[in-house]
Amino acid sequence: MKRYFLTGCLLCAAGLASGQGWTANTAVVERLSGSRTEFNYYEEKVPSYVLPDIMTTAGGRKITRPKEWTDTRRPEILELFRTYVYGRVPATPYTRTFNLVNEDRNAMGGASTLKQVDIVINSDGRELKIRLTMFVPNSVRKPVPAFLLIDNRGPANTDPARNTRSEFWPAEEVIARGYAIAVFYNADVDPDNFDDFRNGIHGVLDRGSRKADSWGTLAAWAWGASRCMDYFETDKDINIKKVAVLGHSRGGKTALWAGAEDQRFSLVISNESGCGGAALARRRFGETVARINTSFPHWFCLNYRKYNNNEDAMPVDMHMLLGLIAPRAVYVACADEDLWGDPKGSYLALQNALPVYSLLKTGTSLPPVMPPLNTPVSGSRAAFHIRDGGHNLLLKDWNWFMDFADNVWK
Ligand code: GTR
Repeated sequence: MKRYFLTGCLLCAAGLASGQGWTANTAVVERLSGSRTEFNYYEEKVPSYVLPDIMTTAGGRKITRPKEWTDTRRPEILELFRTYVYGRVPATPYTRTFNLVNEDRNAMGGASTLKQVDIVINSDGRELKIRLTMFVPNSVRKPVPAFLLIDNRGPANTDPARNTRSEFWPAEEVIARGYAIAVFYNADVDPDNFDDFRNGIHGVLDRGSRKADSWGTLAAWAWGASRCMDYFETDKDINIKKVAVLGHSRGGKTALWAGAEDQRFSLVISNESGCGGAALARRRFGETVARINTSFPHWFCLNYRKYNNNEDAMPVDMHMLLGLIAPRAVYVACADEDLWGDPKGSYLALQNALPVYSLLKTGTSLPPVMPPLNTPVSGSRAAFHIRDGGHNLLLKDWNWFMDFADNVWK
């Protein structure tokens, strides 16, 4: 039986029932097409394409049982993403230590406890420090579920003293909903620039010359999220069975990969992650593989460049990345004016990941057409919304994420 939920206005829900979901605003399409003429923003110009079958192994065997997914197909797809998209984490041994450098049990006027933890990574005398900041609600029974943001905008948005507040990391509002909220700055793990992989965690763990499948910066940030999870496992305040990893844009791509690599995350949220995130590459709508590899040569592994203007040759597409998160919960969010990140391609990827959720008997389904603006839709383990406005992470997005988390974690 198909069961999904719509929140938002009844009128919108009626629109959905009659098959009118979101479509891109013509004025936005024209504006963007005029400013970036070499990229496509017209739905009718999307080339026809065939997605790799998420349910057929490389050897051509059809997956029909959960065990075949878990033992064969999932590891195979994970390896494809490691080899051809994000790259592989090196096996270099390292140690990690957690230093609680600040604790304030009376933060936010007593509503929460602030903890600042330095996660120190050491390998062969080379050191890296990831600064984790978190607030835990005081009035809720421990352990509590937590949201971990992969911050790609810098500490100005995540002030531990709360002198500046930002919707990007709305700590007070998350605490008020009874959840813990944590954040680390991606640049602590690896600075977001191309320096031939000498700085950040690459400088600490990489050995020998780079290979075509050596990890890029997105994989490094995802690895950083997992080190925060390592810390949560030592903190009795945090319910490690209920930790969400989320990120915006490049942070959203990272959250998806973190959730694929690390099955300890029970909810994975990608906000406007676009190309190299939730959006289907084969649609070549907005940002393309060639463009992202050129603008951000450090984000992916070298192999990914093989698919510059050659998307149909990719052994994967992004529905398979979302499928790697199953049976855990996934939320894909987009914004109306952010066509660069292909909202429709992101919804289609989510739709095409659902066979995995069905196979794993999660009872998750979503409506066949995209929901209208500001009308989140969710099945038991998958959710989606398209918000009005541009490329950003706002309180409105967070509120919908928390609504979904309420259901997933109830
Ligand atoms: C853009 C990039 C996107 C997205 C975005 C962001 O310039 O093309 O893929 O990652 O930056 O992170 O804000």
